[in-house]
Amino acid sequence: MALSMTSLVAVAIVALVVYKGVIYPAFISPLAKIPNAHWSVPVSPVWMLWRRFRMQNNRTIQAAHERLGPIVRLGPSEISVNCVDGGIKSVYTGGFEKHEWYPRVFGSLGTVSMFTMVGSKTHSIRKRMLSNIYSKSTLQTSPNLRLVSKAVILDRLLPILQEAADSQKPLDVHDLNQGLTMDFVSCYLFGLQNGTNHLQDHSFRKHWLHMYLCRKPFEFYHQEMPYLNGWMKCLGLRVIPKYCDVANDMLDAWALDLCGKAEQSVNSTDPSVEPIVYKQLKQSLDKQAAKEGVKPDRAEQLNDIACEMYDQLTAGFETSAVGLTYLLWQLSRHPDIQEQLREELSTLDPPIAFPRSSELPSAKSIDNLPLLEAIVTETLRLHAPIPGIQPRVTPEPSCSLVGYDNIPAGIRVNAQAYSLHRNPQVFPDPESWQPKRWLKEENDLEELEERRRWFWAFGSGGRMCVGSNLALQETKLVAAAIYSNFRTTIVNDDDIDAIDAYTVHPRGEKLILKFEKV
Ligand code: HEM
Ligand SMILES: *[C@@H]1O[C@H](CO)[C@@H](O)[C@H](O)[C@H]1NC(C)=O
Ligand SMILES: *[C@@H]1O[C@H](CO)[C@@H](O)[C@H](O)[C@H]1NC(C)=O
Ligand SMILES: CC(=O)N[C@H]1CO[C@H](CO)[C@@H](O)[C@@H]1O
Repeated sequence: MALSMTSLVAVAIVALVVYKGVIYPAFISPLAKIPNAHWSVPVSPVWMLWRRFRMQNNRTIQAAHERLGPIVRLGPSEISVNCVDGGIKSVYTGGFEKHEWYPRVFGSLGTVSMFTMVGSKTHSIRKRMLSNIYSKSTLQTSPNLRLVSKAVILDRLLPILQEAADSQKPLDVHDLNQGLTMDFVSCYLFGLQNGTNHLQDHSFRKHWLHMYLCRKPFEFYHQEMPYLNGWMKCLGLRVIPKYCDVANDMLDAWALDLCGKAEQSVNSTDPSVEPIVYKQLKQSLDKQAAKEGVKPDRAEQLNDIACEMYDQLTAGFETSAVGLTYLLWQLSRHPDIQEQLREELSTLDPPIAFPRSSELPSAKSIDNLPLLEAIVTETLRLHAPIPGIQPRVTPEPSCSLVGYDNIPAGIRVNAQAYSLHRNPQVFPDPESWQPKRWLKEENDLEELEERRRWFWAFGSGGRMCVGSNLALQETKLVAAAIYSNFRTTIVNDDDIDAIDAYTVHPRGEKLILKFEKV
């Protein structure tokens, strides 16, 4: 009797586990109707984890969408969407909150930034503080950014390129781009005088980039297995090597140091000194504290500001550098389009003529060049610097996506630019780089509008890239300055294909070009 009672309980437990772990998720849950990327995904995340561990996230999701359509299930509580209506429009424009993935992967200084904040309320307060200084009209007319542009382009970049042309020495432009974009963004954040000079300081740039990039191979553990490192540490083992901690400490100290210098100039209105973004955040946080009637804790505030600045520096430099590298690569492969661009650039007034120029044409006039615009857009489509997943969480109580109803709350849902940008119905022959698909004169206006809806290099909705206008203004200026003065050809583009990651870079981490004066 006692035995059968125990076995009855055992059977009940097994039945419950089978129901909860297999029957419900695989057959009864509303998620069960969504096509599975692999037969095991309703009951186990292991298949997708393994793919991610092998750095095959993008290709796995791309293959699943190609095979199964615009919505697929990737795990017991993870799905992916790949369409605009009912897809990214519902999730991102609809304001689903960010997944815990962000603070895990991109946290620094023990706190969160606008990018890593999960809750939409705290996030929108922070975003309201900063979006005005990143608006297109502010950036196009900013005297500060004008000085930064002149210094970076005329005093730093063009002399380096001229020297390469004169000596006929090939240049690694990917390395150069990573210095250039850091200088651009840091000098806007902290002021020209107290920003970085990575472009000219080659040895510090190299050291800094090494510190920054050495942590990348371990991103997987932060993203997908956040507890593993802690558990292993208890056992005296390390998943993430010590040199990553050393690099993190060095980068934190570097950000704090930049903020310390900016603080000294925070009351300056001299456009070469005024730390625009630093100042805006600091003053807004003070105002916020006054409104709430609290006295700001200076140490905590400095840490919050440093975290935000660090995040914007890294978000801003890496993506823009990768975009520029692919732009230079494509133009070097397409001498005909390079020539057409040069013709368009000859209409700029004043022209960007090195070494004669002492003034740059207005940001607005560069922004108005249609071919340049098409070249930049097409490059960001085919080589999105963030091609990877942007995870969000489904809201309470449930939602509908891509025609599937009752999707429960708390499900991780992603989309990825890599796949949105390769829909052959919207972008015919998606793997080929064709700036003309963005030109008004060459396309049906409805088709062009549809393409714009599917363009997702900067994301969409409330968490869309705050720096998109800065990135575009900077990218266009650099391209205009280079092709007004030089012709580029490829010397070595081995391993130019991008790694499969959230933020990408060429696998070979280089692009060697030859520069000739025109
Ligand atoms: C070509 C260059 C750039 C690309 C392709 C890019 C792309 C993106 C994307 C896709 C997102 C959304 C990420 C997500 O939700 O997972 C994002 C957010 C963000 N980006 Fe950019 N970005 C670029 C340049 C910049 C620059 C120059 C800055 C400098 C300030 C910047 C700062 C940020 C910040 C702060 C966020 C978070 C915004 C929020 O959560 O409200 N980005 N970016
Ligand atoms: C920061 O800018 C101020 C104002 O121009 C200048 O006096 C100071 O030397 C700069 N600091 C550094 C470390 O460059
Ligand atoms: C800037 O101005 C504020 C308010 O006037 C003042 O409290 C602060 O000490 C000043 N900071 C510096 C570095 O001069
Ligand atoms: C940027 C990136 O990760 N690209 C890879 C995505 O997946 C495809 C295959 O589907 C690869 O060819 C790309 O290299």
